[in-house]
Order: sequence, then structure tokens, then C-alpha cells
Amino acid sequence: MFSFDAWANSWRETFEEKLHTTFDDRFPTQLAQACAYPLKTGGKRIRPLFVFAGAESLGDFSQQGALNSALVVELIHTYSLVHDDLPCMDDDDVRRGQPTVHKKYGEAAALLVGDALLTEAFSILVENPHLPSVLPVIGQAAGLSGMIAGQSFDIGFEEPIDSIEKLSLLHKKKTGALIAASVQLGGIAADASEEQLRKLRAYGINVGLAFQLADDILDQEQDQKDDGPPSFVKFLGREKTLLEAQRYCQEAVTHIQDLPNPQALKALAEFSISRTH
Ligand code: GRG
Repeated sequence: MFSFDAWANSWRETFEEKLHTTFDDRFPTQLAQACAYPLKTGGKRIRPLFVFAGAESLGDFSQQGALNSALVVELIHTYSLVHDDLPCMDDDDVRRGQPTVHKKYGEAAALLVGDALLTEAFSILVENPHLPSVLPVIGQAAGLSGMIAGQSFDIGFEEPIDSIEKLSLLHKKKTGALIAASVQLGGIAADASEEQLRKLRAYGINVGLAFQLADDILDQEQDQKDDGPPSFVKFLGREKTLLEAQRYCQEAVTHIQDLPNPQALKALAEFSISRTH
């Protein structure tokens, strides 16, 4: 019987070990310490778990390639949080119950921390055994047509978010793109066929949206302030948002259920909407 908690904790342990051996004592600078801070303040490591689950869905339980990709997506995710918390963006003082990077080290250092994490992600990626396939997937998910485009809508730099369709597109880019890329990178590590990659991507896009809807519900109180960011709860109310999250989650699973070993992906889809933080 598959235990999601046991599976996730075992991979988290392997991932933390990789994180430490990659970074600890590598650069003895104040900036490197500041970079380590947001990497070590916890976090669910859900994007690395999507990488591992993507590889396992094709029957690959080894760590080759998947660990490198897991590290890359977590570094990119962490940079996005550090920059998103800055005063010029969301202006948040606390993340994961700890002072944000700019609160602890100052704004200029936090900007550099985000820049360094993003740049390191790409320099680590160079060691990926599937570099030519992985590079366009991660580049598009993180860049101008993915996460950054979503953030541009979120800060009001693009046209106003005045419909569910526009909000869905925003979240598809801001949150869904990196999650979909994570699942695909797992598949690439396991030598997925084109057809299998297409299925993993479809799963990732749907589960990414389900994850964001669940996030909107968790953030409900804050988001319902008039000056808060656009959210599904504001458009649909809490109950309908929950139903939509369940619908995207089910849709996600339809795409991967005939893969050789989809159990971790199924459990992660469920976790994405039932999580409490
Ligand atoms: C490029 C500056 C910049 C931002 C990109 C992703 C993003 C846009 C901003 C991050 C802020 C945010 C709240 C995004 C929504 C996606 C989301 C729910 C992020 C939190 O991810 P979790 O729940 O975080 O995986 P942990 O703490 O578990 O790592």
C-alpha cells in the first residue's frame, strides 16, 4: 500500500542532502549565507516532489537527472519567492514564519540573493545529463512566457484581470508553468516518449491550477481585502473555488492514469488541494 507521507519524506531527505552537498561551504561569502537562508527555512519541496513523481510514473526510481532537475526547480522557485516578497512587489515581512530575506539582510542583498539563485540554477543545469531537452522546458516555464509573464499580470503591469479566464491564464503562467515543467523534467530524466511527455505536461498544467486554487482558499482572508491581488475566491467564492480545484485535480489524473506507475503523481495531485499550508 502506497504511503504518500513516507514517499515524500524519503525524497525530501534525499533532496536536502543534495542541497547541502551542492551549496555548503562552496562560497564562503556573506551573500552565499544569505542565499542559503531562504533555501533552509523549510518549504514543502513540492516542485522537487513533482520531478521525482514524474520520473517514477515511467518506472524510473533512480536519482540520475531527476535530482539535478529537482534542485534547479527549487532554486528557481526560491528566487521567485525572494523577489516576490520585496517591497516593490508584495512587500511581505514574513515567509514560512520567518523574516523574509530583505527583512533579514536588506533590500539590495535580497535582490542579489534572487539573482544569484536564478543564475546558479542555470549553472547547475549544465550538469544535467538531458540538458538539450531540459533547457527549453525550464527556460520557457521560468521566463517571459511563463512565471515572469504571470507575475507581470499579477503586479498590474499588463491588462487588468477582470475575468476568470484572464485569472486562469495568469495562474497558469505564474504557478502552473513551473509545476508543469517539474513533472516534465521528471519524465525527461526517465527518457519519456513524446506522448508520455504530452501527458505529463497536461497533468502538470491542471494540477498547477488546482494547487493555485487551493492556495487562494488558504489565503482567503488576506485576498479578500479590496487591495489584495486578484484571486479565484474573489471571483467565485470559497465553495466554488474548492469545487474547481477538485475538478482540475481530477482532470490532471485522467492524463496520467495509464502511465506505468502513476501512484505518486495521483497522491501529489490530492495533496496539492488538501494541504493545510
Ligand atoms: C519572478 C518575482 C517573480 C515572481 C514570480 C511564483 C511567483 C511569481 C511568485 C511567488 C509568490 C506566490 C505566492 C506565488 C503563487 C504560487 C505559490 C503558491 C507559491 C508558494 O509555493 P509553495 O506553497 O511554497 O510551494 P513553499 O513555501 O512550500 O516552498
